[in-house]
Amino acid sequence: MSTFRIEEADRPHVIRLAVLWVILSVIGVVAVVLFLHIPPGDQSVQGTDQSNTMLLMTALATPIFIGVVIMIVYSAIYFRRTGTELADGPPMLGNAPVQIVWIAGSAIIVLFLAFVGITTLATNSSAQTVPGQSSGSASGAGSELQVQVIAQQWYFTYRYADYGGVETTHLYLPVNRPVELHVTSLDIIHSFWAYQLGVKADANPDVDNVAYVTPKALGGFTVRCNELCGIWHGAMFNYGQVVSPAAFQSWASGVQAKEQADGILGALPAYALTYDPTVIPQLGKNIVQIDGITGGAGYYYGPGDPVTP
Ligand SMILES: [Cu+2]
Repeated sequence: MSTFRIEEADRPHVIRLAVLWVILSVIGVVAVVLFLHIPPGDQSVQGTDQSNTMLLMTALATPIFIGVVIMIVYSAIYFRRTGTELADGPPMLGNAPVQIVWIAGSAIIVLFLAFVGITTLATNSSAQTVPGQSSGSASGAGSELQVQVIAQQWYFTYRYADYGGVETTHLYLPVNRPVELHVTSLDIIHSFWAYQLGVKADANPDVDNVAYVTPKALGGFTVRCNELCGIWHGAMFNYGQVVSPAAFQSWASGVQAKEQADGILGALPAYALTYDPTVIPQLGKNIVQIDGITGGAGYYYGPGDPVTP
């Protein structure tokens, strides 16, 4: 059995590297924790969780990254081969303490991250997919606001089940209330991505894809399509707002009254968790005649937001 011995000549190098590594690692980790902004940020409970997880991973990786860089730079300076010799240096075999430190260090980091991941999964609400018509879970589930996200080439619209199934072109959400997003598509595969809220879900035709988000800060956010879905995929985005519960209530009631008066509610298909793509072109024609929310023949328009091929 070999024992871990540092050659007398190597000792200054080892000490220097260790001291340098500890100092730079402390500076690096403190800098990461204090100054690094990691998206998506703090606009929702889920966004904060994601940012914190990424921050933890980055902070853990920082000493490893710094150690590798120090070793490379230090070797290039102090262990540089100046002659023409091309033979390898002597191999280092069977050094038990080095192997134990290496395996134990890796195991501790991986097991710690596994523990963090499992506890996070166990305490967070996660996504679930319900193909076709599902039983739904909004009724009786308490205070969740049920909002449907409908994707189509190349636009997002939103329906509010609790307000007569009104359809809007912008996503309004009340602050501090859990939202149950039901994401579906009218044509092909899209992906709903409310970037600052840290929520993303595939939008598939004939699928009710459920995702949860709890906004916790007022302000605007961006909704983007995150699945290449045709030539105007890049233009498939709009803006949403997180507003106070009172502002949301009056906004939603106002939209409901307006769509009732305009006849939109009557023209819209009954609120459902999915819609049959084969009837959508006719549906679009009906609706565009009233409010210009959607258009037929694959081209869709929102008020003030024309998306033309
Ligand atoms: Cu899309």
